[in-house]
Amino acid sequence: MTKPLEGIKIIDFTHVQAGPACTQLLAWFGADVIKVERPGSGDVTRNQLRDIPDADALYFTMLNSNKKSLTLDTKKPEGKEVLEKLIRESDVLVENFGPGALDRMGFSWERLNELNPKMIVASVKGFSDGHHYDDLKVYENVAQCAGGAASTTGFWDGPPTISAAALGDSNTGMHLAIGILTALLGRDKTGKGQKVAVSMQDSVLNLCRVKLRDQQRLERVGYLEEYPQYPHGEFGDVVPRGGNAGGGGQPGWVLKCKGWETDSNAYIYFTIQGHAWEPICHAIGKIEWIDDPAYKTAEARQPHIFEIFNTIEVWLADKTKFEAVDILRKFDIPCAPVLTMKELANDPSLRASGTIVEVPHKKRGSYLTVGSPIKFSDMKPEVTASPLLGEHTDEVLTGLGYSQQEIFNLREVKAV
Ligand code: CAO
Repeated sequence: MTKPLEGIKIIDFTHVQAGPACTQLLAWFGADVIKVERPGSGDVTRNQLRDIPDADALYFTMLNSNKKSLTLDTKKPEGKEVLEKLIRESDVLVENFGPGALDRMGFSWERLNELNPKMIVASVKGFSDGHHYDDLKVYENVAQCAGGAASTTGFWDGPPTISAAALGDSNTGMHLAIGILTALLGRDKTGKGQKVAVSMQDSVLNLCRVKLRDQQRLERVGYLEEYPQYPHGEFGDVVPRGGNAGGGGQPGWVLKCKGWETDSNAYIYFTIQGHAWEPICHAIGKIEWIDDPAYKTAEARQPHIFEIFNTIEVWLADKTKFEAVDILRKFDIPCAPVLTMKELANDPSLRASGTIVEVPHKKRGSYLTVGSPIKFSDMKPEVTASPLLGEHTDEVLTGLGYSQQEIFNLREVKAV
């Protein structure tokens, strides 16, 4: 089957997570992604948190599947020459170096555009160009703090909290992928490449959009009725941390199920969607709440919402999280068990859909990874192993027209 991005050649000058997540996605969909890595060491994640000595770490293998690896020292004149050749015949260059690194290497946007005016140059940085912090290097948690996620995550009596989800890294990579695809469509119309830039701060903030909504509501009315602080607690002048409250106007909370005393994940998320109140009362056996004025409307329930959650927890006490969800789903109540990584790894539905895939690897044996979360009716993205360092150097150089002797010479000067 022809994949939609087949024929699109991408120079993958990315490392760690934000950039590699973007190029991996494009590789799944058929792009020819050539990862350019420093000879001898490569992407730092090859060595980070290794679980098998001498084999690429899972951090690397899970973010670099379906790619080729070309080792190239792009600070050496011989390496620059190879890169220039590659640039002339590529559609996209993606990078997430620290601020100014590409310019210092001699590949500014102007130079790249001169070498190949049709090429799209896509970058991830911590902060956007011209921002007063645009000289900063940034990792995941830094971005979560800078983008508003940390100040609004966690409990009101605890410190700002980082999410385990890669809001700064993979999320930024996904934004960049959308930008690249948009620029490719734009190029079909104009014939010209362009620069696409995404900052980690902006990408986090984009996901924290509802918190900016709440800031404005707070400033206007002085309170936020869906937060646990309402109506008994106090509000200051900034959006507070709301614990596990629902952010979309549906009250919800993480509730204990059978076994919570010994299993730290024996919980479900329970949502009290306004129009589901009657089914909820039926499900938990509190028929008398249906017409009781103290419970009938969302407004009436809010002042004692935690008393309601406590009552639901009493109902949950003899049910596992899976049993509880099996009952509640029959009443159309939005809910889910709190799933562990172990449960997700072994979930038959996720295996069947290709969301969790097992990939054979030359050195590691097979490993689990997250496959494409995007499903298509005409294509099932196949996940293949990440490349070994420099695995495709000869193949790529031969494709660029280098002879065996020339490749040997490049090796002699340690340019590849
Ligand atoms: N050949 C020769 N040199 C190479 C090379 C190659 N193939 N590939 C990279 N380099 C060089 C670069 O030219 C640069 O050198 P100079 O700094 O001397 O100009 C250097 O390697 C890379 O620098 P860096 O700043 O990218 O790397 P770092 O480890 O110091 O910082 C990071 C890492 C992630 C903090 C930084 O890259 C960054 O802020 N990136 C942008 C934001 C981002 O994507 N962060 C998310 C990372 S995922 O958590």
